[in-house]
Amino acid sequence: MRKTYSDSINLNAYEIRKDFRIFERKIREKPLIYFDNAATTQKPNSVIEAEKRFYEETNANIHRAVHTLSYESTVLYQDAHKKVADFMGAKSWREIIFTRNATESINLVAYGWGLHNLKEGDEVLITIMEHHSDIVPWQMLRNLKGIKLRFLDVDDEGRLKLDELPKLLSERTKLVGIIHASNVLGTVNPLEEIIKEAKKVGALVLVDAAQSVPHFSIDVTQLGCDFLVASGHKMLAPTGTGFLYGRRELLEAMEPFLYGGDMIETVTVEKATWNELPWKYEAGTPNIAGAIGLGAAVDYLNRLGMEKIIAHERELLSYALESLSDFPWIEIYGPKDGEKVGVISFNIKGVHPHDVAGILDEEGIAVRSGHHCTQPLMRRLGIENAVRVSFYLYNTREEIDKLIEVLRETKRLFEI
Ligand code: 7TS
Repeated sequence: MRKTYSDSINLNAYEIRKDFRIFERKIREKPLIYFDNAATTQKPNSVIEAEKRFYEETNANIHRAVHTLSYESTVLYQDAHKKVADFMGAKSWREIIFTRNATESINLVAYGWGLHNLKEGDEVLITIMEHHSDIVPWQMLRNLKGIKLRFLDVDDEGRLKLDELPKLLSERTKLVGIIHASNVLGTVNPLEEIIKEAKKVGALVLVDAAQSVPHFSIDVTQLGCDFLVASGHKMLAPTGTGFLYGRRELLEAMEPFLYGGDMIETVTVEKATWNELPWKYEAGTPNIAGAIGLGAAVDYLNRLGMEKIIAHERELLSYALESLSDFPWIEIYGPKDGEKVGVISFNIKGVHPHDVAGILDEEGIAVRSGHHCTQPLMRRLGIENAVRVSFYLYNTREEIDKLIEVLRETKRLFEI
């Protein structure tokens, strides 16, 4: 009988959980409640099986040999690119470069495009809301090339100050780097508007979609961005997977990031020429099994339907926000309204977030506490650390109830 993951409107998280063996796991005799999805998600059996099957039945290097296994590996690896390209609405699978993670994808743009195209006095505009991985590579270019790095600020609630955008942009702005969904606040930034403004001054736009691609449908062609990065491992795929979408003309014109095997067309003792896309940017033996797992993850998400995934998460989000807002001893960061993904950062007043996370862990609840690789944003919000819960398709209201119960106990324990 066909499995029913969803009725006509809603996902059935209880059915979905059966696809994830990790939920059979107990943490100190308690069922695992996994609320650290913004860091990395759990992997369904179909993804693990796809990787396992590859090693058991096909394993061989790609693009290297005429033997059957190598040919099959090559086809599987290319097919994974095609699945991601379709998922993202790219015009061609050659516009999808596989990387280890979102961080490597941004570095690819910084080195492959920035290092060769930016010169002293050029500007890169990013936001104070960026993850460190979309700040530090540009700081590297500031140090190497003398470019200016500008930041779009947020208001006290954590909303981008969009009215300041036009005056930060000029013909000197060569690239705008923008986080699509915040890994701390869960807010979804209005990309269309930002891309439109950036295009007026001829700047390229890089979208950090690490926290949006796993949750709702995005069409890069329709969006009109130049680069977009995401992490495979935050969308059910194995760790060590991520990708870069780049507009074909740009990828054709840019320089490689890593040099060596597989990314060349010809090599003489004097020089080398580059392979066609996407291999030009995938030097050396790639994570073949991981890529095939990423393809399987995309199949899984498509089977469920992105519309239903985001609807489920938003339902959990509003339930959790409603429950948490009852407590004056909890401070929640970021706007409560507007478009969001299932991420909430908060503190129990007077209790260190690591203590809160430790107590939650005692009860089998996995959350992240810390600065979430967004120190400039945290500083802007006047905090150093926060507890963060982040939801995904297998989470339930019942788990949120348990979270609330343990938070109440934590408050009692600290007598606040
Ligand atoms: N961009 C955003 C918006 C992110 O949230 C992250 C990871 C990255 C980039 C980097 O992704 P990676 O695949 O290179 O690691 N964010 C988190 C987080 O919030 N907690 O752990 C990792």
